[in-house]
Amino acid sequence: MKTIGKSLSIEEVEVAPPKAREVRVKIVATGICGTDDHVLKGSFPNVDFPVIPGHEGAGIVESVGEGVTCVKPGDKVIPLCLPQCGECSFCLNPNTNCCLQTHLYQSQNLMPDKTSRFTCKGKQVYHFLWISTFSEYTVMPDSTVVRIDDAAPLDKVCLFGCGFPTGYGAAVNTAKVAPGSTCAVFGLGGVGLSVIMGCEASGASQIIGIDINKDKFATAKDLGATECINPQDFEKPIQEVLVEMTGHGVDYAFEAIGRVDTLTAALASCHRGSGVCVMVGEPPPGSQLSFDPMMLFTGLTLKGSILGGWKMKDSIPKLVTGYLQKKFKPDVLITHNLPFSEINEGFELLRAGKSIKNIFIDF
Ligand code: COD
Ligand code: ZN
Ligand code: ZN
Repeated sequence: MKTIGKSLSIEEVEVAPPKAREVRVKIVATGICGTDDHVLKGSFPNVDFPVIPGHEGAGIVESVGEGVTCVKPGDKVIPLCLPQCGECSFCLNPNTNCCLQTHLYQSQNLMPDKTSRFTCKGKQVYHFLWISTFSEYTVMPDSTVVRIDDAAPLDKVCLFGCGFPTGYGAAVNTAKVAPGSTCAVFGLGGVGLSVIMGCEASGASQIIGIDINKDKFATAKDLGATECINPQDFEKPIQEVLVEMTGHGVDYAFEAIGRVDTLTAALASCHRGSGVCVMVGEPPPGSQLSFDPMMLFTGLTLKGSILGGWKMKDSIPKLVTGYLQKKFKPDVLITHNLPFSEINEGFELLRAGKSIKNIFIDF
């Protein structure tokens, strides 16, 4: 549980039974995503405190409320940080994965009936993105949970709750990386490394990883990066280095850090006539992006990608099945397996750049 200005504290929380169209899940494993750290630092918009964060989990359905047909007790599931209600105009639009129930359009800090299922010492605790996976039990609407293959190892496939599909989908869905192309990936955390996996799977011939932490380079190269560079090693701006390395700039640039300066650099490192820059990280609230609009005039495209463009309910079970068929290797991202009691140590490891993905079990 998180109270503003404090680190996470582990508390006894009462988790009420699911109401109609809700599901109570026993979380078996959860990862930390960079966004959870944004929540702890108070830089993720519209979060109410005290809150139970966490949005990269996997578990087993414990009970369901009236009218739930998509899952039943005992099913292995992944909570979805982007709902898919299946009914709104955005869900019915094949060109967006952003259901109108997401936090970008309405608060997900309470259940849809505007009450919480969490109580601690008699006080209400808020939900996060409706799924709050840093909890042994958690309740979510049925639009934010999906059944996965019974054979799926939950301590691995929890990564399909956010980090892996976010990065991989940015390459294969949003950018649609073409075989033989050149790619630059800014930020080599769990998300950026998953972008590299997507570029590699798409047949890119040159994949350049960019990070200020050289310790990330070995994993990036194992996953398909052809070169890795640290902007601090150059006197000139990194976009100029990338343009020189590729002739006229990269075909695809991905920003997976969540900063405006690196987004501007990613945009400027693209091929002016046909490059595609994909914003994967979320810059701080209130940020403004400033660039010469003539950059777009000759064909450069700037796009955003949330959760890799996947409609989560439709896609996550298929991705998990693909994982069981050894089509993806997100396990490479797991650097630490820790008991849930060490969740604060996990955040310290992430902030110090010493871990990529920390997975927590043993609630
Ligand atoms: N230049 C180069 N690299 C940098 C810089 C910099 N100025 N600053 C930091 N980095 C590197 C770090 O060394 C680190 O390796 C990497 O960037 C960031 O990695 P992590 O491990 O901290 O974070 P991820 O990969 O788990 O997540 C990154 C996101 C940016 C995607 C995430 O934090 C984010 O912005 N999320 C919001 C977007 C969103 O909603 N995504 C989907 C749901 S979470
Ligand atoms: Zn995330
Ligand atoms: Zn919807």
